[in-house]
Amino acid sequence: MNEKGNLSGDSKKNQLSQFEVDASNRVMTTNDGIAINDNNNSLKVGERGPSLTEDFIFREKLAHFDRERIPERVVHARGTGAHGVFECYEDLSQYSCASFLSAKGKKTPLFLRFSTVAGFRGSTDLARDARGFSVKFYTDEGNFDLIGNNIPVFFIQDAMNFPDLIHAVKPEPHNEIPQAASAHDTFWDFVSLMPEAAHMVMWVMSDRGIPRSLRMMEGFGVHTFKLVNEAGKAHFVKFHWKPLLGVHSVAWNEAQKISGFNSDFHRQDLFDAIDGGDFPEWELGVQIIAEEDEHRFSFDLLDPTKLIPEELVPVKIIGKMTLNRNPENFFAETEQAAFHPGRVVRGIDFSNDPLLQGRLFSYSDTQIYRLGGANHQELPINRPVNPVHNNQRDGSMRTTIAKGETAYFPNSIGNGCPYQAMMKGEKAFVSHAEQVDGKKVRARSTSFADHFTQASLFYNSQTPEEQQHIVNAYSFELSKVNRIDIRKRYLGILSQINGDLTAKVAANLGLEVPKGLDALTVQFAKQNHPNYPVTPPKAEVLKSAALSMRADPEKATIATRKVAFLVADGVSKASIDLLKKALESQGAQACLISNKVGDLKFMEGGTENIQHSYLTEASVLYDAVYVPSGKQLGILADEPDFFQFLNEAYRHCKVIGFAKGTEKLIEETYFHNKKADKGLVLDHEKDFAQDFIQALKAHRIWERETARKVPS
Ligand code: HDE
Repeated sequence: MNEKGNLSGDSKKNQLSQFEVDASNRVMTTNDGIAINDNNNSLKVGERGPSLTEDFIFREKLAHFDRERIPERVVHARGTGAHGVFECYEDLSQYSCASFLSAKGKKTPLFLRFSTVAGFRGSTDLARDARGFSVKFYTDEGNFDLIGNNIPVFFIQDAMNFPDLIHAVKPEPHNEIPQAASAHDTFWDFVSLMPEAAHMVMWVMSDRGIPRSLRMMEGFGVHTFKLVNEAGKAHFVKFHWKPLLGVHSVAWNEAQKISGFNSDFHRQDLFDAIDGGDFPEWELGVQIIAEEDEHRFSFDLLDPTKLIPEELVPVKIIGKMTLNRNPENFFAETEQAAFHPGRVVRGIDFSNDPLLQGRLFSYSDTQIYRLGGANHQELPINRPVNPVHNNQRDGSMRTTIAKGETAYFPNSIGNGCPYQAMMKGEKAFVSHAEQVDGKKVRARSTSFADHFTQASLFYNSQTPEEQQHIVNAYSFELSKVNRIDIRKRYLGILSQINGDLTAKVAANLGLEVPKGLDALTVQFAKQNHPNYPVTPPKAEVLKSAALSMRADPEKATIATRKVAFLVADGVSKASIDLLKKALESQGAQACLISNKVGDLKFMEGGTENIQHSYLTEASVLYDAVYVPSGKQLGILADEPDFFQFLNEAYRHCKVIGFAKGTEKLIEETYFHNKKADKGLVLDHEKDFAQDFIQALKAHRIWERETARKVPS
């Protein structure tokens, strides 16, 4: 703690370090500390005789190994994590008495875990899917978990449907196919009968479902929560994380290929960025709504399939998160991290969103099963930085050694300790004293019955290229659905969102545009809303810039982008340096790739040891490509992988730069007869490096697809 009582970003590290083990220069021992002489041979009767059960060294080693795996998370099994710090920008005590939001500059350590939803633990990072965005703040008044996604809405409205949703999206039960993919019959069967899923399904079908990097995604708390101040006054709140690197995706065709070249692509990218000192940053924003305004909108704040357009309630930026430290041990930290939306600190409270209410049960329950007991909060990654005192005792794998004779309250023997905060007028968690009065019912509010208005808002807010990607994604997924009746039924859902979208997807599926919702969809929807379909409300906002990923060219940066320099022996070092220096000055990276690894010979003399060859690399692993000049052109002209690299980069709408004298290589590419666009940067201007960087700021030349009919 510093003078102000703030926790520094390293305080969690200090707390973790007492559990760290460093084996350097240490003798190998058993778990009982017995030094081991031979870690290669089990104990036998003679060199060729039977093994002995008395070999406790062997038995312990194998018995521990046999228990190395714990159940993977039932959803969000595939993930990766990092440590970081949250810095508060201003005193927010007007809205919340949460201590970590109480002062400008106050720092709170945190741990973050990103994940995909559907795939198993070893599945690809590049699945088309929502991404989990779980943050554990180790505040000085206890832990606060904000467990969100990179999509601001959810598929379903009531937690009761969650197991069904997940059973539908996971690999099908008879053959366990497909892995980490929603493109199969059971998923589309389910969502075609659950029109409330339409909005989130569209987000997943958009480029948000295939991020370029975990560092380039927004995060959302999804549900409406409450901020509560010291006086007990509450405001509704939605949480947003805004990445400082912008929001970017890859192309779908690219995503599928990355899965083959490096299925750890996102995990690796995050690890390498932090390792290299490029600390990823997000600003935390809040949309704050007065309690009196709860019913002001055309949608219900408690409905998790709805967002609040930023045009309606602006996002107020309140702080910044920086990820600055990789875990030292994946299992101990990332895998054992246990998140729970019911873990809130004073100043933050729940709304009555029925999805959130269900989560409040499910997460603690799953952790007790997954981590093997009620003491999982004692694991180093899960324990708070402030001390824990209560009368909870014992249980499997208890590590705390609680001193004293009393484990009950009230007591006199232990001087009444630990005491309740109210007894000494200390600050403590107090639930917001919300007035609740109602009948016990199993029912859905009629204010949850409009399922398409915001899906239309999302579609209408996209650029033409983004809309085309959405058309392509629906067409891809529904083409993989074997049952024609499911394809037709989903077209019925799309018909309620946008006519043009429906017509394009129907054409790709060779089907007619349906007249409206399928009878079976309506029949199921009537179970929740007897008057289904309802007349849609009049939306306040019809187009929202914040929903498009291409909204903000002003803030564009090329920091941490990877540019492939395609080289071979004889390449000019000066031509490499020309762009390399300019890229590096803006935080981007130049990666040399040749037809072999080892020493690369320069035209000017001298060599450089390089690590990447066309054998191990592919265009899909890079953001842009550059061909420097030199005497290597003859080698490259005979290298099919070199042209494949360029062709794919072009197809995926990447920036490609050619140094003077190399332009003639374009003649061998498939794009040689295409008209130049701003992503094809030729070095005949004096500002070549700046032109290249300017083009790269746009991330991709997506217009190339629609202008040239390049398939994505
Ligand atoms: Fe989760 N979810 N979820 N979820 N969820 C889990 O908890 C669940 C929901 C989310 O990095 C599980 O530890 C129910 C919404 C993330 O460790 C489980 C419902 C959102 C993670 C669970 C939801 C999420 C999980 C599985 C419907 C976005 C990964 C293992 C009521 C706001 C956390 C585990 C991590 C994980 C249940 C809906 C996000 C089973 C019942 C909505 C990011 O408890």
